[in-house]
Amino acid sequence: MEVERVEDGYDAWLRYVPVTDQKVLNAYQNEIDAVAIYGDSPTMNAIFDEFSEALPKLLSKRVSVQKGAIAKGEVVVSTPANSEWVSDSITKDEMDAIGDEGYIIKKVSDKILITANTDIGLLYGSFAFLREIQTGQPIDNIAITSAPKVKLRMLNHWDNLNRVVERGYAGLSIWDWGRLPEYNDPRYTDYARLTSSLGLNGTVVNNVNADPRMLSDQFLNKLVTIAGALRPYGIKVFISINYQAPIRIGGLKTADPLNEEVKEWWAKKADEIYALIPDFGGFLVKADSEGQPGPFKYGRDHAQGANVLADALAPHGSMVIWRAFVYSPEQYDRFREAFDEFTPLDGKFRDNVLLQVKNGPIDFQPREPFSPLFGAMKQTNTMLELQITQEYFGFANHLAYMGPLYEEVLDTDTYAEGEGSTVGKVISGEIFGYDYTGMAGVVNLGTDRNWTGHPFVQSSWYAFGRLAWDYTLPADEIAEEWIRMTFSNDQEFISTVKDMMMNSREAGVNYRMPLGLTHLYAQGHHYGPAPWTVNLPRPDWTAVYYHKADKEGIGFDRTKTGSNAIEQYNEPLKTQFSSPETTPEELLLWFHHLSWDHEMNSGNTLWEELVHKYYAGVDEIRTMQKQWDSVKDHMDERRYHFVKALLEIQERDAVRWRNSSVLYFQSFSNRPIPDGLEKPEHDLNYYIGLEKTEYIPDPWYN
Ligand code: BDP
Repeated sequence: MEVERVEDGYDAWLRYVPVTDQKVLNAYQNEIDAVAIYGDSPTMNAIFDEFSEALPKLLSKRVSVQKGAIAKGEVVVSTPANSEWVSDSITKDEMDAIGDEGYIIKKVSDKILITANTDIGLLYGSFAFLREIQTGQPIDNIAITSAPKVKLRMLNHWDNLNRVVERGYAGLSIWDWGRLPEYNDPRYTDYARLTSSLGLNGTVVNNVNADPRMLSDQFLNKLVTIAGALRPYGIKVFISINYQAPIRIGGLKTADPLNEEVKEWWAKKADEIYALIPDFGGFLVKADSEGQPGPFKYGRDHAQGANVLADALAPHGSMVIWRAFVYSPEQYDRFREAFDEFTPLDGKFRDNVLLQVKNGPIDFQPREPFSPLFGAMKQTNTMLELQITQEYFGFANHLAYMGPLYEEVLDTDTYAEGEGSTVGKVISGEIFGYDYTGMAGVVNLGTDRNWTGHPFVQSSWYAFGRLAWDYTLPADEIAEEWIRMTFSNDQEFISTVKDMMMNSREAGVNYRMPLGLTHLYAQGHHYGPAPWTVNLPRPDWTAVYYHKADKEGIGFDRTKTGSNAIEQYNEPLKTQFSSPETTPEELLLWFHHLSWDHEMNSGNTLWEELVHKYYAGVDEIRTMQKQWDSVKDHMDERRYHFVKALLEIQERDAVRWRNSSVLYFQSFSNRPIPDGLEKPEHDLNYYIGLEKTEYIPDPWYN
């Protein structure tokens, strides 16, 4: 008797369910009888395992997966070095074009060839081939050549050593430190499969707010097991370090980066790490930011701080990733901070330092203009940090596919070297010719059976990985791939769910902070609304600091009459953002303080437009609820009911965000809610009261 699949989300996009379209299936069945794998290494074994698992399930037939021996009807997986037939089937130019990690899939007479220069390239090619089958693509004339545009494609986990995950909403850390190094949890391998199937090649295992013990012998030994599990999948481990480690675990009196003993300590520590993990990736550092220690204490700057670590790692060929997420309480405008601190240091960092910059100047808000650092660091390798975990998007309760946000950032023009200098091109090194390039996604998955809590957060993990490989991929195509692999190849299901996903980020912007409003969250946990937040130890943690609403109007003036942060952008952006008329409306209140009666493109006043946006956000969630219900019959009950319930929560929260915000801003604008819109059920005080009693689904916060 066949046992029914339990769709608990564990397999994510590697479900390998049988192809159901009979025509498509017939074609695959004719084409594929066997897989011949050449070469012997842990990575080749991983390829062997993946095909052995996937193909019989997908094709509902026996497929012989073997090492060596080419016959008819086969898929051949090999580097040219390992098979004469392969090297005869491919030219040197073709191979040169794909580098170390790229792959080629093509038809050669009656066989399908998957080739690459390295075993890891073969693994990426194998996953890509399986993706074609999972998504129902024709393979009779298959011809795919692909290579990553960015070198370092990594996940950042904000996992503490006690396994509580900062901004993680899906259970405990997957790294089971208490049982490491002895127990090699099979979950590490499944994590590696999912991650590597997207082409990601690095992971930072611990929180940027780093515990110094991560560098202790005890934890480094634990890390050896994790590194071993991820290695066959081409994923290098990195760690976040605490800048005071020389004192905290090294027993030194100082952590001054220019002190000789400190330099030696880091160099020796690097040697120790490489003795244990020869392919260790490097360090990630959050320094002099939000209370984390750093070089400032010793009167040193970020470059001096980073370079001591870079020098320690250079002999091992690896790198330091230094975060640019800094802001001081004294600054008049937090927007300006990272740029003002880092641009004077351009050219002062070692070649093996990368500056990791969040997409926007503040902090992973639902919509931010891009960080002006992306157009400014000509001599410093600058990489992009995106957030996958939904810290500002309703945790694991709300559906918010991040593909459109990532795409928006990557496609934005910085004008660094004239028109067409998009953020994507900057971070791939095409504009300034960086030595190292990278993209990081803060993922914070956990021990929840489905890894990410909300099943759709998986789609942002997926999108991040695909875009880290190729930043030009369209977010809607990525969504479609993900839906096909994760749910179904049914056309109606795909178009409905793709529509939900593609609208979900904008809906989240609309019911929280439209028209360029930002940072209106309840302090600390960042779940519910609290635009009324005042009087915190730091002004830039309050909401009033960001929206600056008063009787006259609303918004943050960042033009010459205000903080002049717009001067950090290249022309023509500087000019464009300097006037409300030429500023895109979705960024309007980021740059301008405007009267409630300011006329918008639609003819509405600013007040009316703001209210309409808030209402649109709620309507969009209600539409998503209907859409989900309409495809009920195209999926399993389990996931249907789970997401249905989550959408109910989201609708409830969206209404609360809308009512809180509209009533609060109305207390300044003194203008009515336009006719025809449903009136908030309660008064403002009721919503303010909710903040004090709300239950926060965040184990790290409570
Ligand atoms: C903020 C988070 C905080 C992180 C910080 C960071 O609220 O938990 O530690 O970013 O990126 O978004 O360092």
